[in-house]
Amino acid sequence: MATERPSFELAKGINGLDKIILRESRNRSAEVYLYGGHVTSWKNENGEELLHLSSKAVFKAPKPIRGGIPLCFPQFSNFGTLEQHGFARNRIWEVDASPPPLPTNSSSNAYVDLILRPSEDDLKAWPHNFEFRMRVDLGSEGELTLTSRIRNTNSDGKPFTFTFAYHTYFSVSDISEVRVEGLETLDYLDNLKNRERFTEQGDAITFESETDKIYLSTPTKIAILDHEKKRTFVVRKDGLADAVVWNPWDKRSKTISDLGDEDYKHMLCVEAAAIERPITLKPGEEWKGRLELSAVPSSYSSGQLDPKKVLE
Ligand code: TA6
Repeated sequence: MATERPSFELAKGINGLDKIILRESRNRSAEVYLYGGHVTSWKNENGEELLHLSSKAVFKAPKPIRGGIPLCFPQFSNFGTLEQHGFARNRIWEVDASPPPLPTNSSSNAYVDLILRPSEDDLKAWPHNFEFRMRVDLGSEGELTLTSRIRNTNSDGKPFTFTFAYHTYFSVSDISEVRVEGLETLDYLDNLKNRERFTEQGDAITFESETDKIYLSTPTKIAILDHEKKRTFVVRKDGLADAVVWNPWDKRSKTISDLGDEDYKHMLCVEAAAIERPITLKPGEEWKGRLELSAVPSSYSSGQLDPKKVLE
């Protein structure tokens, strides 16, 4: 249980934007920009970067930073009337000096609490008062945990409804040698086929073309295996029923101005999300959505991941 005060550094990042640096033992670190409340870096004990940041990322409002972990709120994609993925990812967040206690089993003090409240302009676009608190925690084993708490602070008695995603860009050696375990046999909405509903047939998900699928009612744990690195990312999520899997591949990449043409080969988005069943909060109610990321050595037996071994 982290009791002492959080330990983090405030620094200047790209284009002079304020960022928070979290450091753990050895070379482990994480960075989060106040612009967007945006985690842009997560490094392991060897100082290796585990998240993908676009080679052409623009660190300048109003463009959201391409890569890392963009926050999609108050809407995912165009499941609403706002800009794609909502406005939380291109607003300036603040360090929350007095957050309500957050019971966690993290033994690390490498964490920071951030907060976003709507501006007058935001209220014109989305007429709801809210407090969006997020804790970014770098655990003693190097795991990265993002805990979002969104509270309806409307004084007019009105509820509000939102969709949400942690739009995580994982760094992978070679997308053609990556497999995702934990989503097989589930239903998904295929964004490339007018969001028609299908059922996943494969025994694991592999990639050989543009992929943009919203898997529904997914398990708490999902594994992403990087064959070349013999590394498995484990995604653990609470309060987030769905998972989006996205790789733009070559053609779509060329239409994205802040994504390098070859970046798709070394990235995969697996996004813990709440989409199919939007979340409704009455005034005073709070929603919590937690994402824990870890990177473990993959265990292969005859080329297969032993899901029980990694996902236990
Ligand atoms: O999460 C997948 C997705 O909705 C894709 O359809 C693609 O639009 C991607 O997000 C990136 O969106 P962005 O607004 O960050 O360019």
